[in-house]
Amino acid sequence: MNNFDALYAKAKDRIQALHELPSIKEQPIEEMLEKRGIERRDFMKWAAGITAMLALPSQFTPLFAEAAKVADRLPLVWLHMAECTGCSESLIRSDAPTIDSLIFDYISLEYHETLMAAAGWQAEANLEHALEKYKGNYILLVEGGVPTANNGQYLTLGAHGRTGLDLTRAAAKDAAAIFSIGTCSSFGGIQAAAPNPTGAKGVDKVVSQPVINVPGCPPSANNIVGTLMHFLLFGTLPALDRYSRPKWAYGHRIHDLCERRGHFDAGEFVESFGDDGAKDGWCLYKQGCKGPYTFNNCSTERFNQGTSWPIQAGHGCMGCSEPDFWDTMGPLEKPLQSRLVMGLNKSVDDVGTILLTATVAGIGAHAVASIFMNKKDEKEG
Ligand code: FSX
Ligand code: SF4
Ligand code: F3S
Repeated sequence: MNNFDALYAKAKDRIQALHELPSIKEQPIEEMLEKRGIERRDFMKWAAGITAMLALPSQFTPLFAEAAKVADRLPLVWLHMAECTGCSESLIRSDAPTIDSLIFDYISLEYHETLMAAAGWQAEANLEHALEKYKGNYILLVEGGVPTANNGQYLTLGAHGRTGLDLTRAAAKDAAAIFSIGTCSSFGGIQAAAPNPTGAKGVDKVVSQPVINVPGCPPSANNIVGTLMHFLLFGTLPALDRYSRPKWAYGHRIHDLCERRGHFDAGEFVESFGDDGAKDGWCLYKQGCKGPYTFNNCSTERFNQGTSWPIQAGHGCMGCSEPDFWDTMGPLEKPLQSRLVMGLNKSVDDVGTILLTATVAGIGAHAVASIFMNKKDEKEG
């Protein structure tokens, strides 16, 4: 039995166990999708997409389709801390319902402040009820940084004015798994930028339980749903990198899979926004692209139902899935002057010259690529 066979058997058992739990939604997901005009073929295509994204062999596709059908057995509590709600928007805001948003709809969303109808006392009661009823079984998703200064008094919620800090800790206590959705809950985000007056922190800094980080400001819908589907199907945590990010999503540099990479290797850079290089899709490094320092799968997964992503739209990556990027990656449209590039012992302004010289000398793209790979190994090691 190889590793995948064992994993497959485990996933089958997990689906069976979920099937036996009471169904929370009255309508099966197939009916719900059909009603919204989504055909079975599209649903299976979605399941194949999730399988590929999680780097699993195609034999897992029917299992993800099965897992989606029992997604309503997964009680979910989504807390909002200090943030802009862009993470929720990334998932639910589209001109037509996507399969991702419908699956999310189908999951038993027990508490989500911006989506639920309840308000005030009733909202608080709903949260308490969900934490009690699904004790030990619910998934906690947190969006937003947790203000900790002044005993957390910079963020209070609800009629009782409980602090976000207190709520996060209370909800984390009996969660089956905790996911930090977005850079704010993963690493503190914009409110944690210097001088961080509210003492905002990532969730993993305020709770003692393990937390999976799904950063990005915002993260793509695919990374949010993929993380949920992984947990749904396997009931375990995925392989994580040093910042507790799932490796399937954050295992590669933006730069490694960027569609403009050929231009970087050829030393073809946009010198100013709107110039001929910009029109021809040249590399945005000199316009401040932080793709070489950023780990995420934006180039392959994209946003808005796979339509585009920042670099395709013509702006450099700002490093939004990295810790403290507001402080360490700025200015956004300028290269990192102070950081030596690619271990070449040169500042970024020299990079075009270096690459051209390297090409002339016959070193070529492979050498440059391997310099990046070595840096990645150092980071992961
Ligand atoms: Fe906003 Fe989410 Fe950025 Fe933060 O996304 S898109 S500020 S990561 O917590 O709402
Ligand atoms: Fe793409 Fe940015 Fe790398 Fe250029 S520097 S190849 S735009 S990731
Ligand atoms: Fe963020 Fe860069 Fe992707 S800015 S959305 S990690 S391209």
